[in-house]
Amino acid sequence: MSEEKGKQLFEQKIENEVKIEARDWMPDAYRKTLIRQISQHAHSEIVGMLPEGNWITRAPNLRRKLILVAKAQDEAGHGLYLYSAAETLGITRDEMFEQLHTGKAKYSSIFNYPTLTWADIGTIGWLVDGAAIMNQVMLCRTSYGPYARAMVKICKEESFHQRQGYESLLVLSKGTDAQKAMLQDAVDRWWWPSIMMFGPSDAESTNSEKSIEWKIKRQTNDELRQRFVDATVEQAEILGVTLPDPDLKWNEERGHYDFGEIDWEEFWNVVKGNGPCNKERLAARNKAWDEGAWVREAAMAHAEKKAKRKAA
Ligand code: BYC
Repeated sequence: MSEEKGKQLFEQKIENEVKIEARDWMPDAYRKTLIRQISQHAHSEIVGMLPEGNWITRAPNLRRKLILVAKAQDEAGHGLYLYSAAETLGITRDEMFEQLHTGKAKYSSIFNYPTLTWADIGTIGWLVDGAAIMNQVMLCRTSYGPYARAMVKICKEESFHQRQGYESLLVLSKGTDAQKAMLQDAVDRWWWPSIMMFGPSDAESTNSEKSIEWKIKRQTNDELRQRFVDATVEQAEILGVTLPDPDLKWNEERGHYDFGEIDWEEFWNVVKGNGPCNKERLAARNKAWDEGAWVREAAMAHAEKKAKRKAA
């Protein structure tokens, strides 16, 4: 097919809400931005297991431990579907891991903050998974077929993650004064990083315009952030916690909550590798990669042996 015809078909499909598939012609920049976004998303899922894994051995009871193990396993699964979706665009998994392990690849800023108490685990479910769902529901309708299909299952699981977190915080909110204080402290520390997850403001978002034109993203960073804030305020009231923003108030005219200025310097600092846990997270991923070398070698040796036996 000529490039001209391919381009025309691509544009028609985007216009008519027909998914773009792996073998279809697509503009180079579309392919590149999808590889960028999907691989960053995959890395976020895998690195996102680290702050939670920290609490598996310290969960307060068997039920909480089972839930947390299941959640972390879901995240490993999400990472794997997403790496597979990115591979359909012509990058290898080894290349993506190399980018992550050398610090070249981005992953969500949120996972560079520490999990100091048990209340952090519930708060991650409520706020971090809550923000993730707000952003990811639109991705179930993203224009690239393999990404959109992966997102359907991911969103169902994220919804369980959000609910288990909120439920565990509801228990703390009815507990002792010390438990209530632990809950409030966790919310105070996670609120701002959670609303930073949506990315820079629309004016600073370099990729949004093209991604929206191509229907990769369906809503802008600021639109999603506002929806998240609007949905979360009432949930905070039910928990009996305050959100650490003196400027947060209902704006009758806009029909939305106003909120304070985000500390963008902190955001970019974390994105550039200088957050509280960036170095620790990369070190943990590199260690896991190095220690898993024998597993990869054994799997390759087994596959070769099987292939030889089949050929004989
Ligand atoms: N952190 O032009 P923009 C989860 C970067 S995991 C770091 O607006 P875009 C979970 C951005 O990459 C949730 N970097 O970008 C797992 C870009 O840099 P490059 C993760 C950020 O792509 C375990 C630059 O800033 N979710 O749910 O249009 C446990 C300019 O930004 C961040 C996803 O990955 C950030 N927060 O929009 C619990 C969803 N924000 O690449 C939960 C998929 C922005 O040009 N991704 N940057 O060098 C997306 O929807 C979009 O990529 C974003 C950013 C909305 C995040």
